Order: sequence, then structure tokens, then C-alpha cells
Amino acid sequence: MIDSMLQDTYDQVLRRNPGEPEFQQAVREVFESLEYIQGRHPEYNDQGILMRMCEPERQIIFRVPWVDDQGTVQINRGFRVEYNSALGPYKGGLRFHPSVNLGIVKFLGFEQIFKNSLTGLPIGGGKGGSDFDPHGRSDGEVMRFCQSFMTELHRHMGEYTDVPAGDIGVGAREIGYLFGQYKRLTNRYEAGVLTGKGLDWGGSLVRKEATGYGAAIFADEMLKARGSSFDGRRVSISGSGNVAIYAIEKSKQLGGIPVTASDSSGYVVDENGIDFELLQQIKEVERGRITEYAERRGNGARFVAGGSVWDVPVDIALPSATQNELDADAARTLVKNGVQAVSEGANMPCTPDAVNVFREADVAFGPGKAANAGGVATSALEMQQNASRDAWSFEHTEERLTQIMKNIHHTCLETAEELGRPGDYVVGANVAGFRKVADAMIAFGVI
Ligand code: NDP
Ligand code: 2IT
Repeated sequence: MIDSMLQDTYDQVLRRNPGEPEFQQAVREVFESLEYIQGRHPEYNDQGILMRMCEPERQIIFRVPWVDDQGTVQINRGFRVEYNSALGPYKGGLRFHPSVNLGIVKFLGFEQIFKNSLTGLPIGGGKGGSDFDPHGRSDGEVMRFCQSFMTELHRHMGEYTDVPAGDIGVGAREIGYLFGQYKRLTNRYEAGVLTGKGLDWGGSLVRKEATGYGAAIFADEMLKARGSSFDGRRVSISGSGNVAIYAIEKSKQLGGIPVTASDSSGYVVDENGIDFELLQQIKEVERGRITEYAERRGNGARFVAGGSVWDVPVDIALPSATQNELDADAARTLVKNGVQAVSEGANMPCTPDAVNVFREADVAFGPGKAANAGGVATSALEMQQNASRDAWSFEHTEERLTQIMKNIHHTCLETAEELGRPGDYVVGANVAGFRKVADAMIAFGVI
């Protein structure tokens, strides 16, 4: 980094947060963008904004004991990082995956601050989760785990305090168990305390679809800005969870041909276009694996064990599984095969080197904090509906989501242009997201 203030603060972040590579990576990426506004905002330096922004307001770590189906006591670790509440209550998902640790939750919480700011809605940033692995667990085990997790977490939550939702390994089933236990412990029907709820008990239409839809809409906006479109173009999607499934559906609706899906065991290529209904049935209803998709689909669909989904030639890529799943080699392969646009459905799926490869090749690149903001934005719409005890139609909610994604795209482009970086969505997203939070923090004084 050329700027000494940014470099000094970054060195301090490294010293104070050792052994947290994903968190350090997320901070570095934001700081590299902030170089473009240094000198313009001396008030940010005077008020210690950079270091305050990197230090979570509160970090909660707790024991989660539960009993499995064999009667054995299991112990997991629970986390909630309440990162920044300058713009609203802490808002962000819960991730249940064996790889979860404090550094992962901090990286996700840090990203969430700027993402939530970009939505234009009144939500602060937070994230949480556990190293619990739901794969292969019975409904009863998942329920007992969620109840134990909430028994501690509930005292830190509230519709005006901290509002969790889903992320990897946390979907409608888990939100149901979590909300049930919150309701029981507090003796309150406080619908706005969690989002991603079932439609019968305070959930919002379109929330389930929102992240995947939003990532495809963001890609569409980037393509349109370059005089292109989804029409007839091949799309690769990684992952086969909540984000991936609905990124596939929306890609198809926009006229594209989604040809891949994946999970941690390998990927599927379906040259005829992924059959959205079949994938949804296997993954959402039956909780099956992607291998079954290839078996049941027949007719040209094949499963590739291991390997890289990014080897499949496509025009548009929507990485929608997990962090750092797309490295520089994968990016070079995509570029060689003529990729035009990459829109991050997941959080930080592209490594910094991969992002540079796309930049140098002039590929339109939408960073996660802009491209996947549709999920949390629709969570905020769910909170609005809960606050007014109302329920909106699918059409109205989808229209709001589409407009929000278009606004985010416009804000990123406009900010990048202002800073002399036309078309650089990374700089646009980081700076636009950061400024709003920084200005609110200045208004509040040093707290
Ligand atoms: P799901 O749990 O529904 O699906 C996750 C998918 O990614 C699965 O196919 C899973 O495969 C795969 N995956 C997860 N971890 C790994 C890994 N380490 N290596 C390879 N594959 C992996 O999660 P979501 O779809 O909700 O989340 C996907 C991404 O989108 C995450 O980065 C999340 O943070 C981000 N996101 C989610 C939002 C939401 O609203 N849900 C909003 C914004 C971002 P397997 O089953 O084999 O593990
Ligand atoms: O990463 C994310 O934005 C999410 N997992 C969704 C958060 C939310 O509160 O809906």
C-alpha cells in the first residue's frame, strides 16, 4: 500500500489478529480500494475511523453442548461477531460448517458491514455460526444443536439489537428451530429478530431466492453496461446450495444456459442446461447430493469427481459455494475460454490473484459485497414486513429486490468513475460502502 496511514493500520490489524488469513485478506482488499480516497477525507484519519472499523464492537464465543442420537455428549463452539452498528442493528447470517472459526466469522462480518451499507437499508454488520457440521445429522440432532446454540445466543439478540439469518448450513429448517427456541426463552413473538423464516410464520416471499437472483441480476447489469446480455450465453455456477440453486433459476429466466453445479465432492456438467426443478427437488426437498442429479438426469449430464468446475468453458461465471474457491489458475482458464462477466454469489470466492487476472483481462467483475447483497437486502425487507405486520406479494418483493440490485450496480459504477477507475466494481463497492458507515461513525463521535 502506498498510503502510510493505511499501511500502518493494516500492520496493526496483522499484529492484533494473527492466524486469521481470511480476515486479513478481507481487510487488505478494502484498504487497497481506500487508497483512491486517501487525502480526500482527513476527518477519517483524525477520528481513528480505519482502526475502529476493523475492530468489532463485540465478539461472543460460547460453548454449545448437545446430545447426539447415540446419547453421546457433543461439544461445539458458537460465535457471534457484532461488528458495526453505525447504520442499524447488527445484521448477517449464521454459518454451520466444520471450517468455522473466529477468523472466518470476522472476515464475513467485516464484509457484511460494507455490503449492508450498499443496500441503502438501515442495517449494521454482523456474522456468526458454529463449527457444527449438519451433514449426515438427523432432524432431531439439528434441532437439539440449534436449541442449545440459541440458549446462549438469545441474550445478545433483539429486533433492534442483532438480527441473524442463514448462511452455509443454515436454511429454513435451522431458522425454524432457532426461532422456536428464541420465542420460548423470551416469551415474545418477536418476528423481526431473525430473517429467512418460513412463509407461514413471518417469512418473506423471495427471501429464499434473493441471493442467487440478485447475483444473476448484478451480472446482467454488468453485461448490459457493456452492451451485452445473458441471451444464449453459457453460465457456470459453483455450489448447489441456496445461492447456487436460485442463481441457476434466474440465469435461465434471463435467457442464459446454466451448465454446471457443484459441491465439495465434485461438479456436474449438463450441456442441455441444468434442470432447475430436478436440482431443487434433490437438494432442497430430499437433502441429497449433486451425484444424484447426474444419475437421475441422464441424457448428457455427467458428474466429475474432484476437479475444477471452472474448467468448463462459459461466458458468465457465478461462484456461489465458498471463500477462495476460484484461484488465479482457474481465472486464467476462464479468461482463456472467453468469460465476459464474473459475479460473486458467495462471499470472497475469488482469491485476490484471481481478481487481478480478471482485472487485467478486462472481465466485468462483481465483488460479493455488491453482487450477493440481494439476500441481506431482502432480509431487511422481511424486517420491514414484520415491523408493519404485513406480507407483500412475490411480484412486489421481487421488484424491490431488482431495483435494489440495479441501484447497487449504479452506485458502484458511479463511485468508480468519480475516482478515475471506470468499470472497477471492486473500488466502487468498497469506497461507496465504506463512506456511508464512516460518515455515520463520525456523526456519533468516538464510541
Ligand atoms: P448452502 O449451505 O446452502 O450451500 C453451500 C454449497 O457450497 C454446497 O453445495 C456446499 O457443498 C458448497 N460448499 C460449502 N463449503 C464448501 C467447501 N469448503 N468446499 C467446496 N464446496 C463447499 O450455503 P449458501 O448457498 O447459503 O451459501 C453459499 C455462499 O453464499 C457462502 O459463501 C455464503 O456466505 C454466501 N452467501 C449466502 C447468502 C444467503 O442468503 N444464503 C447471502 C450472501 C452470501 P457441500 O454440501 O458438499 O458442503
Ligand atoms: O452473507 C450474507 O449476506 C448472508 N448470509 C445473508 C445475511 C442476512 O442477514 O440475510
